[in-house]
Amino acid sequence: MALERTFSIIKPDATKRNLTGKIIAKFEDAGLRIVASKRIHMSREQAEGFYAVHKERPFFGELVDFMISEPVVVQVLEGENGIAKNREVMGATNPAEADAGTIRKEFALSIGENSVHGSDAPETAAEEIKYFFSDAELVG
Ligand code: DAT
Ligand code: MG
Repeated sequence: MALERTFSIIKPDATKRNLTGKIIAKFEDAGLRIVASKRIHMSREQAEGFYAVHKERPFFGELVDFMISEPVVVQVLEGENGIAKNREVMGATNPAEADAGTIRKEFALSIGENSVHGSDAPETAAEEIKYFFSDAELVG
């Protein structure tokens, strides 16, 4: 399979606890390379737009409040089978169900404060990358 790009967020619970480097090490150890990276503090509008697919879910308000509570690190990661590989390194959404050694098992606090976001399919990866990065910011 060819190299594939995916979109990642190191979430507020993790940046707040100074875990950015430890999480990036997990990506790199799994063979994912960083092709873009920036630290931002999302606006409410930005977070609502990013998570628009979840706007009817009961946890939407809580999710948006959390995502704007502290800075985050948005990144584009690249690797063989990059989307699935990133999801594998992240672990299950609920840290209680995540496999040993995954980011969420080791660092997540709860199903909501779960340390990382990762795209779930090629279409969403392309949309999410465009939502936060211009083509010129992607340095492969
Ligand atoms: P994932 O982030 O693993 O792709 P998702 O897309 O289903 O999971 O949900 C997006 C985020 O919404 C998730 O990372 C945390 C939050 N979330 C999901 N289910 C939740 C729940 N039952 N209670 C609180 N927050 C939840
Ligand atoms: Mg998702």
